[in-house]
Amino acid sequence: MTVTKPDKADAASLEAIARNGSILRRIAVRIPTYLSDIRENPAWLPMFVLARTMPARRLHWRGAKPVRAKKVQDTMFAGVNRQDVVDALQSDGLFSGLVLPKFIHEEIAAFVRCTPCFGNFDRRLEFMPTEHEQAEARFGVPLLSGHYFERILACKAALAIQNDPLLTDIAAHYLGGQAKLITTRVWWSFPTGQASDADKNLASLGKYHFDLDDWRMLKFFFYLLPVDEGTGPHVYVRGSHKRRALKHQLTLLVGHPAEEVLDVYGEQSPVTLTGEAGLGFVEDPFGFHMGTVPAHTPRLMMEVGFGVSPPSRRRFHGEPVIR
Ligand SMILES: O=C(O)CCC(=O)C(=O)O
Repeated sequence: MTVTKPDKADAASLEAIARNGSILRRIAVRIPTYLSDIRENPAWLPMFVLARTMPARRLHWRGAKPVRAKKVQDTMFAGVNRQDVVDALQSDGLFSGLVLPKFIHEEIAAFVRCTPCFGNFDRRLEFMPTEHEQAEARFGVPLLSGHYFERILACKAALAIQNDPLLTDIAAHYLGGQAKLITTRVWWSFPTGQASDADKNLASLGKYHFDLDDWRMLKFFFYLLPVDEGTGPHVYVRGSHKRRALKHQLTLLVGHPAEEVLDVYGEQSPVTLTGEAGLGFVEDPFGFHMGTVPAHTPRLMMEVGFGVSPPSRRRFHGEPVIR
């Protein structure tokens, strides 16, 4: 029997088949979550279809209710000027420079170290974060993330961030008077061998994407341990929240490769956020952003999100539907 080597054209079509297969797997992994979103709130579907297009978004932003400026008291972020944050959000989609008091991020880090988390968003994969390697061996799968879901509400320091009046005030001045709390979550991203594309996609890691959980959104992120280049820093594409190439308005894909995004929004536009434990930043998540897979150190992150529609109970803690 003679075995013929595939020529260049065959190799290209095999590559295209593999790429399409991976794209389909990436779409398929989110479908159960989307179906559940529609069942829970039928208004989610028109939002999901239309909120990616600039004309529909502009129309929706017109409905933002003006809010009266008032003095914010009892915030843990003393010295941060709300208007500076809102101005940066409007121009860049990102403001970095919120700093958590030491006792707050230390209390959350201590709480999560002795609380079991759920691997890859799956409640069947429960493990102690300090035993990540053993858990991978026990379950026989790479564990890319560990989420706390509602368990984080038992941590007083996390609740103090969630309820901080400055965050609510910034959200109201950026999103309008309809702003409401829609997410609170804390999770680990772990360095791991061979995470699948589907797991990376669910964990929003490694590919630029924009969020479509609501018409208008704002996400505050806090690093609860130091984050350097090897700890899976968050990356945000400055300015991409207010302009959008047509192909990115009509796309069904959640994740987009870096070259494709930076070709449109500029090589200089991504900001990689590294910093000490306690660093906080806030972004308009309609702008392209991503987490990166940690190379050597686990990352511990908190998110407090605001939107303008009633929050979904499941999404409040960032939980997708896993099959
Ligand atoms: O883990 C990260 O840094 C990314 C999180 C993210 O993309 C999101 O919450 O939409």
